[in-house]
Amino acid sequence: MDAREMKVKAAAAALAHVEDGMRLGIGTGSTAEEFVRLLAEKVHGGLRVQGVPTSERTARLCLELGVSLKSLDELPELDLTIDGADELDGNLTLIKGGGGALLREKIVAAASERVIVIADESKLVETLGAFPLPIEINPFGQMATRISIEKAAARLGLGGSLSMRKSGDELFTTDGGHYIVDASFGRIPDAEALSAELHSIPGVVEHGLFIHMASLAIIAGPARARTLQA
Ligand code: ABF
Repeated sequence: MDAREMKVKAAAAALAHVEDGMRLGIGTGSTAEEFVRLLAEKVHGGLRVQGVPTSERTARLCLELGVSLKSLDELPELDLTIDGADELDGNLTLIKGGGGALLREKIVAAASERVIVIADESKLVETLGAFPLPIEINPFGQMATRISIEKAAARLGLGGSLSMRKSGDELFTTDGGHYIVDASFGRIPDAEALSAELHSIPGVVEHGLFIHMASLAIIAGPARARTLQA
C-alpha cells in the first residue's frame, strides 16, 4: 500500500466521526485534502456540514469540490476538527506546520470540541523532533527573534540550526503575513518546556507543537487503520 492509499484510509476512518449538521474544522496538507475529497462525496450524497478551513489552500479545495464554508467568526465554536500532522508521539503531542498553516490550524483546533489527527504510520515517532519544528514569527525584528529562539533552545540543552522557510527565492509568508523558521532542534524530550520558552519570545507568533489538543489519532498502515486515544 503506498503513502497516498494510507492517507485515504486514515481520512475515510475519520469521516466516520462526522455527523450530519456538524460544525467542522478542516485541516491543511495532503492527508487533510484526501479527507476533503471524501467529505465532498458525502456532502453530494446529502450530508450537511458547515466547514471552517485552516488555510486559503484548503478553502479553495473545499469550494472547488462543493463543501460549504463559514469563517471561524461565523462559527466560533466547532464540534470537530480533522487535520494532519508532520509528527506525533504516543501522547498525541504533534508537530504541525510543515504546510505553513500552523497558526490558523492551532486557532481552529482550540475552538473545537474534539480534534482528530489523520496520518500515515510514518508520522508516528517515539520522540518528537526529527521533523524540524516550524515556528511562526513576526517579520518585524525577525533577526532578533531568531537570536532569542537560539538562546531559548540553548537554555533547554537543544542544539541545532534555524532556517528561514523560502518560497522560491523569496521568504515564505503565511496566510497571516508572517515568516516561518524551521528549527532543527533534534529530539525534543520536553515539548511543554520548549513551548513555554518559545511563547515567552515577543516576536514568536506561534509554534508547531500541539500539546494536549488532539483527542484521537487515526494512523493508517499496511494493515487496517489503528487509533490512538489521548
Ligand atoms: C497539516 O498537516 C500541517 O500542519 C502539516 O504540515 C500537514 C501534514 O501534511 P501531510 O498530511 O501532507 O503529510 O496540518
